[in-house]
Amino acid sequence: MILKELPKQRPNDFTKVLQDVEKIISYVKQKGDEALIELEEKFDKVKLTSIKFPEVDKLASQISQDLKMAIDVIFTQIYEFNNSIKPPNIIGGSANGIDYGVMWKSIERVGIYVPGGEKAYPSTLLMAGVPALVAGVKEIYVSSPPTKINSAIAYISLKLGVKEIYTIGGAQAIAAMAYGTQTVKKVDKIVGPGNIYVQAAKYLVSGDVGIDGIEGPTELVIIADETANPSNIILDLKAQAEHGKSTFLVLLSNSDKIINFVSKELEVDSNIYYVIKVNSIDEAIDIANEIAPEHLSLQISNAREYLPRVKNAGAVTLGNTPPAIIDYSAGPNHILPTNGWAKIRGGISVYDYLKMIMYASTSNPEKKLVEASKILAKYEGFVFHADSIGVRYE
Ligand code: HSO
Ligand code: ZN
Repeated sequence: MILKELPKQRPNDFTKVLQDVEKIISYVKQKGDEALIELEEKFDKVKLTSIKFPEVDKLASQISQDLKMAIDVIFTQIYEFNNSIKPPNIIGGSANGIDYGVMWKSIERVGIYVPGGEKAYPSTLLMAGVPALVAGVKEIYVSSPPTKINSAIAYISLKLGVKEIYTIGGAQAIAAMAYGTQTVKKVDKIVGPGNIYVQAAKYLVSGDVGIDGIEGPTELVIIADETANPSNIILDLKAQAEHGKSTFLVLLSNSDKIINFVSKELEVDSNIYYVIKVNSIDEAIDIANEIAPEHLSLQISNAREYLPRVKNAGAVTLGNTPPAIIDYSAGPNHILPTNGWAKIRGGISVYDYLKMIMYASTSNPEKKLVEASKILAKYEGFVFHADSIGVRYE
């Protein structure tokens, strides 16, 4: 179905389920494993005999040669991308007699949520796990709906050195990793996309545990000029529509030819596509910056020139590059901010698993810094702050 105006609220807005999810979280907090077993039966229709997936090696060994090879190739590409952007362990400089800098240290214990829904997502485990490995995270735990744990997920978990795989999905998985249960380890940070329930859960636990951000159902904005290939545009839109009905798919074009061709083809499709005529590519970029989509695709002749004008987007593909190659093998991540969160953060990378510890050292700071510190400390009413500085350097 084609709509010609953008909606007020996106289909993937998680705020409408906050109350329901709150109840799930308190139940898991209160009842631990017992709640997990009950909720898995209710939501995933599975009677769990174990919360820890028992035979990871055995399942991993069932993987086909083809799939194993594909995973190895993609694993290396994501590894190299993250390694190339990894900051030095320690970096800094000096000014006015002060040596300063930062150390980058990895987060110790991370929980990766691998979503379920209609599909299984081993690719998402690669996207979340490989940057963690590059960062040097010591303990990685994985949670996924029991019906979605397949040989690819098992094989990737072994490659990542995952400590445990939990057979838990949905909001209850997030609650379990945030607070711990008898079986599930409490982690320092939870990473991974999911449906609106998972996103709402991450949002609600974020006061108690680190989260990566809000990554819900897929969004794609394509900006196309008359040089774009309309059949490829249709494929790109339909590709992201494969993620289900809550996807948010938009085409902005200044070309009637493109608009008409795409509208005609997708009119009969059961998904909703927003197809919007713009006056110029500049106008399209402004709209895209306002949307802050998860994926932005610049199918225009001079995409490189326009790239610096992009202010808000999870990830950008240029020219004829298919957005789906970011979903799989380009190296940049497919776990990307949705629902406007691209205004404040980007996709998952090695940086999500590192934290910066700042340091300063001085035996002889410039007098002006000593004076400035004392003046401001006294202004704030902190006499000992001022004295502790003055006594050393005067
Ligand atoms: N398009 C999704 C990621 C994905 N696609 C996984 C296929 N598998 C969100 O960027
Ligand atoms: Zn996708």
